[in-house]
Amino acid sequence: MSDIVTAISLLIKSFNKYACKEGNPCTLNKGELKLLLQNELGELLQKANNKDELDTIFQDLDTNKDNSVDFTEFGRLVLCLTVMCHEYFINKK
Ligand SMILES: [Ca+2]
Repeated sequence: MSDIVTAISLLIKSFNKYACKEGNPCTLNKGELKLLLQNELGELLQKANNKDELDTIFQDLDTNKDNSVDFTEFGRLVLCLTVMCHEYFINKK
């Protein structure tokens, strides 16, 4: 597999690992999102430890307001973080 296909596969696998923990196996509830943010994105998003910040992140991601974060909504976070990291590395050159 190419690097990008590998990255896509790992993103899906990581999302599913947390989405399957409780309730609907295709979406993240707030507890699942918190675990994913802490375990997988802790280096980038320390805010996930703060309840108010977690509430804000969850509400911002849950754009259709069904009280869960599906893969499309999660994908927006990944894209934003990827763009931020890309800008960071460009500015470091
Ligand atoms: Ca949603």
